[in-house]
Amino acid sequence: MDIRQLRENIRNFRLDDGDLGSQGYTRVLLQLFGYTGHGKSSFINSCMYVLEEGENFKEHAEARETDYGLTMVRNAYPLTDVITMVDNRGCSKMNDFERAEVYAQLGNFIPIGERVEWKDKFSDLMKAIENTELEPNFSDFIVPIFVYSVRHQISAGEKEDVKTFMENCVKMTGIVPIIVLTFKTKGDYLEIEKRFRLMGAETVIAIENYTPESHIKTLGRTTDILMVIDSALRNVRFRLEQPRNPKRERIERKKFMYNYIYQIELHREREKPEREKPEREKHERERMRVQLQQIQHLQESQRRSDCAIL
Ligand SMILES: Nc1nc2c(ncn2[C@@H]2O[C@H](COP(=O)(O)OP(=O)(O)OP(=O)(O)O)[C@@H](O)[C@H]2O)c(=O)[nH]1
Ligand SMILES: [Mg+2]
Repeated sequence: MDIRQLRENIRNFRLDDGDLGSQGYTRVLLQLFGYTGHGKSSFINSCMYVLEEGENFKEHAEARETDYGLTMVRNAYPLTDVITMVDNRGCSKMNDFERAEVYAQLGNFIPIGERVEWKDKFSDLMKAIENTELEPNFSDFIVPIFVYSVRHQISAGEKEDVKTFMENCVKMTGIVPIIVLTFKTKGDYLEIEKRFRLMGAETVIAIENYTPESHIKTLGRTTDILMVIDSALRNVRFRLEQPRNPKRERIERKKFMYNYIYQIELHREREKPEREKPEREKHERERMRVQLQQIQHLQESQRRSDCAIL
């Protein structure tokens, strides 16, 4: 597709131009995930840059090489009136808490603009999720994007993590994350692409981010970056061809989240010797079980009222 056409399609994208309309969604949220330093913030800058005219590169999201990760706050960057990118906190090596927090970000349960803390207690994470009920967000259409630098080799541990992440993205959003391979010219991106495809990726696009040091716009580099946004929008359009219910989909995400936390907690409890289980943790577990039940009831009653309408 002609590059001008590609750019115009993105700029003019609307959620309500399909046969079923927007179905209650008002915004597309391109959610970025990936390990620290793999180029998430730089990818946001690149996307904004390719949609602008001229070659005046601006660093909207701060991007830098660090030891422990630079982006801590979950910030949003509007690309158009309809499309917004979210720079989620990257993680170095995922433990159970970090994994749970990744899904909390994916499910939109961590407010935008808030610092993401890797919680060391699941009950804290549950409270943070409950707090989002004050202003529940139903209207964001979430598209997961996973950013991976081809300077790295995928380790066995990462492979498991990424594979599970991709499967859970489908459960939570109905979309297989788009894989963006950064540092295209700094490694064997064809080999890494093959590995992601074997893990179940549907779309893998290798790009070279524009950075303050290197921002002369070239056709190939610009096209690659626009193709990622275009691919995300094609996923949204495809999903909107089917009847959707944003409220119910949020409940499903929340249910997934609670279940996920509950299962990990249960597993951890089983691993512990009996005498190390303090009474308080048993209460926490019971509380989670009750919350899970409440969500299931909520869903059941919603299903019944839907049947009544039909
Ligand atoms: N040459 C080149 N440099 C890149 C590319 N992507 C990112 N960089 C550089 O890599 C460094 C880290 O990039 P960031 O965008 O900050 O990475 P991040 O994933 O946001 O990292 P955290 O916020 O720490 O999780 C910066 O110095 C970028 O300029 C790329 O595709 N090519
Ligand atoms: Mg960052």
